[in-house]
This record gives sequence, structure tokens and C-alpha cells, in this order.
Amino acid sequence: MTRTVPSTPCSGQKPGTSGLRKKVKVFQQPNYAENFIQSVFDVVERAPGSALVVGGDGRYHNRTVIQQAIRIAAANGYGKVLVGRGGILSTPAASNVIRKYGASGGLILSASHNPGGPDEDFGIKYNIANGGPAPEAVTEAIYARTQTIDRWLTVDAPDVDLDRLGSTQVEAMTVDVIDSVSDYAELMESLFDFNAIRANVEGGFTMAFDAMSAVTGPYAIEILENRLGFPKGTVRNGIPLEDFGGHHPDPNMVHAHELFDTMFGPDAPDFGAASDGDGDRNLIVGRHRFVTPSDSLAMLAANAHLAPGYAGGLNGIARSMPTSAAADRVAEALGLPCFETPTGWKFFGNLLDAGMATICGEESAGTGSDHVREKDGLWAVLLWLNILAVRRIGVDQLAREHWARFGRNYYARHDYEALPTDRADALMAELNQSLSSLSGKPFGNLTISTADNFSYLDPVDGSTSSNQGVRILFEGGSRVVFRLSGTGTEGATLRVYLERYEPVGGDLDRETPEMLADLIRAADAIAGIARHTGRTAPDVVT
Ligand code: G16
Repeated sequence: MTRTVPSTPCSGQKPGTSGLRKKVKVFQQPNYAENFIQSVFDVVERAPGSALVVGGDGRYHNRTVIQQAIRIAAANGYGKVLVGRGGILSTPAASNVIRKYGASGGLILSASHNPGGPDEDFGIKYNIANGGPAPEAVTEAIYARTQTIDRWLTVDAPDVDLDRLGSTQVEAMTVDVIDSVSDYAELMESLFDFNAIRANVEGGFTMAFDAMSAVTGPYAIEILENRLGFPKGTVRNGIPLEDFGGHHPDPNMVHAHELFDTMFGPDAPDFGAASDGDGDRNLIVGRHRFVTPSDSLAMLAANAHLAPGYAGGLNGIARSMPTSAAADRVAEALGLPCFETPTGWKFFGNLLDAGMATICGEESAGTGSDHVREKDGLWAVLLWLNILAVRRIGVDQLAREHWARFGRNYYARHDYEALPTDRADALMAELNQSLSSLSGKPFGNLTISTADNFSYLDPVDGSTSSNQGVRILFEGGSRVVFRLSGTGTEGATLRVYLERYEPVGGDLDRETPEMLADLIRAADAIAGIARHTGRTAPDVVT
């Protein structure tokens, strides 16, 4: 029987770049998760009796919210809930399940690369029927509903056994606990040449994959070790843990430093990779060669035709605005359209649905294609493996050949984390005010050509998203971008994105910090980072 529980709005339920992310303690407050889930069900498009996908990255509090969501879904007229075994579904796997089973949407429970545990982070994101993150119009409607909500609906039913495959009835609704891995592995086999990769492994090609004690472990073990023949132990930290072993499941030089030590050590394997909490980000590092996410996008786009799923070529390439322009040069050479969107995977959904872009990527370690509507960590790893197997070269050689053909976009992102919000806001406000007077101004050897605040006009639905980051463009093609992160849970995070283009025939094999030194100085002079924040160095450089 449906029970109506009176409630009042909880403050701060505005979804950020990727859903609602808060501390676990916030989600544990009475009505907090329930209000948000009910608000989703109150506003999203769904026919009576439709299916909902529910799963998460296995972090602390995952199972509790899954049981809440199942009862609220049953009370709200869903016909079926599909949930991954153990409550586990990586973000790309959830996107696949939504599409494959024709669900009206899904709840993905994750705070991505943020740490997990009772005092750490949790999150809920709603994905729509195309498998992708809800677009802004939907997240705005959900937020508006959270501000007026006065009740949520539930049923009195026992917890569903999430560890046993099969069906359970919850009132009139069926809950199917499904194998989290098999549908996804099947999809990967349909896109990539597993025989070629297997032959490369048999020929001695080696790799190390760090699943960071997060959701990708079971997927990586099944695909890399069981299906592709990499030896046992190739996948490290392969068991998902509620607290990710106390680490940040963030695949970068700071948090995946053990993998970096391996890949830059004396007996480095040919290929190294890692993924994040919910499996949508990726890190690519060859033997003694780190590949920036922006370069990875460009290199994958230039070689994607070598994989069966992309043999017919690409329709177009899309990247987020702060991502380097390396992919643009590939698009130009291949005669493909290239799209520049705001940060957030949700902005790629329309382009993918309309068949305007095939491959998308972001500087924040995300790459993906039209096979799902999320970025996909293992997909990127498998495309790399496929390309290397066909070309029979290593990552370093591929990178060098790429730069020799297209030139090199030296790139880094500097993050200043947990800043007092008022100081970060003051920095951005002052920067925005100065924009109109910056053109022509010199900073060291650099001269500003244009400065603006990025605004995106979606070519498919005509919607506009403004205030998406400050762009400072210098004569010669270098660039600095400033924006505040939309995914943090503590204070504000200032992201400073630095990019310098070195053309074909130029200095293509130098150290990135050296090549960006002028830009780093200019960024501080332009935005007054030290003056506003009191910080003289970033917390994380990626
Ligand atoms: C999310 C979004 C990405 C975005 C990233 C960083 O990734 O899905 O599109 O690039 O956050 O966003 P921000 O710079 O606002 O922190 P994830 O992996 O955290 O879900």
C-alpha cells in the first residue's frame, strides 16, 4: 500500500555539473534523499508502468539509498526497477542498461572521483531515456520541485536482496537484479577487435590497470583478464570498496601515483590505465609517456577507424570548452565538424542523439562515443588497446607521430581546492568585470587578443547556456580559462586551464611546466589568484 510521508523542502538541492553531490551526512538527514528522488519522479517524463534503472559505484550509503529508491519507485507507479547486482553499476554500464532495456531513465548513485565513507561524499544523478545525464531544463525542473515539495510516497516493503540475481515483487512493481557486467562486456565486444587485442597480448604486450578499489574492478577483470587474456593481476585494486581503500578514486598523477611510479619505472609495462569511482573517467599512460585527456581525445579520434565499431568514420568530434584544441586539428584534417560545449557530459547528449558527433571528450579525463550517453573509462582503454594492436606501436611512438602531424597542444589544469566561496566568487566577479578592457594588454611575452565569458548555443534544441567560464586568448593561439568547479562538496574549487600550441616543426618534446611557465605567470597576474585566495600554488595539477 502506498504511504504518503509529509515533508518540507531541504535547502541546497540544486544539481551541479553532474547531479546532486553532498557529504554522506547530508544525505542521511531525514527526508533528504527521499525528497530529491520524489522530486525527480514528480517532474521527469515517464509513462505509467515504465522501467527505471538504479545502481551506483558501491560507495558507502549506496545500498541504503537503493532500497529507498526502490520503495519510492514502487509507490510512484513504476512497473519495473533494474538494479545491478550488489547495487553496482558503473555510470557507462547504467547508461547502456537504460538504452538496451528501454527504461524511461535511471538513478545513478555516485560522487564520481570524490572520496567515499561515512564522512565523505555521496551523490544522486538522474539520467533520461537516451541513457545520458538529464539536460539543464530537467535538472532545473527537479530543483524547482525540491523547493516546494510537501510529501514523498513510499510502500512498506522489506529490503530487496541485492546480491541475488533474479526478480522480486515490491507491491505491483518487479525488481530485477541483473548481472552488472555482462551487458556491458557484450557491448564492448561489438565495438572492438578483441581478436587483434588478444593476439597482441599473446605477442607479449603488457599492461597495468588500476581500478582504484572502485566500480570498474569487476568490469576490468572480466574484459581485460577473462576475455582478452591479460594475466591475472593485470587489474590492480579490482574489488570495489565502500571507502575506496581510503583513497580518492581519481585517476590522475596525484591519486594514481602508484600507477605512475610503475609506468615511469625501469620495468614498466607497455600500457597503463586507470578509471575513477563510477567508471566513466580514464587515465592513459604509456611506458614513460603520460597522455593528457585532451591529447587522448585527439589521438583516439584520429585513429578510431581502426576499430570495427568506428570503421565507417566519425560524424563529428565534440569537446568541452576548457579541453585543449588538439581534437579540433584532427577534425580539420579529417574534414569533420567540431563542437565546443560547456563543461558537463550532458551537453554532448543532443549532438550524439542527432548524429552530429560520434566521439566526445573532456579535459577532466572523460572520453566516450555514441555507444552510450556517458563518458566511458574502459571504452577509452579498449579503443587505445585496439589501436595499438592494429598499429603495432607503443603509446610514446603514437604520441610523437601524432604531434609531428598535427602539432602539440601543451596543456595543464591547476586546481585550487576548498577555497572560501566568497573569495572565489570575488575573483571571478573581478575577472568578469575586467574582460572588456583586457584586449591588447601585454603580460610578459604574451599579448591578450580576446577575452570573454563562454556562452553556448545548442545547435540542436536552440537553448543557451551562459556564464560557462572565462576565456583569455593570447596572440599565437595560447589560452587560459578560468572557471569554478560544479562538482565539489566543500567550499569552491577554482580551475585554471592552461594551453599552448606548438606547431608542426616546433618544440614538440619539451616538459609541459616549462612550456607553460609564461602562461602560469600571466594567469596569476590577470586573475589575482594569490591576492584573492592567499594561495601561491595549486593543490592539484593534472
Ligand atoms: C563531471 C561531469 C564532467 C565534468 C566534470 C568536471 O564528471 O560529468 O562532464 O567535466 O564533472 O566538472 P567540474 O569542472 O565542474 O568539476 P564526473 O566524472 O565527476 O561525473
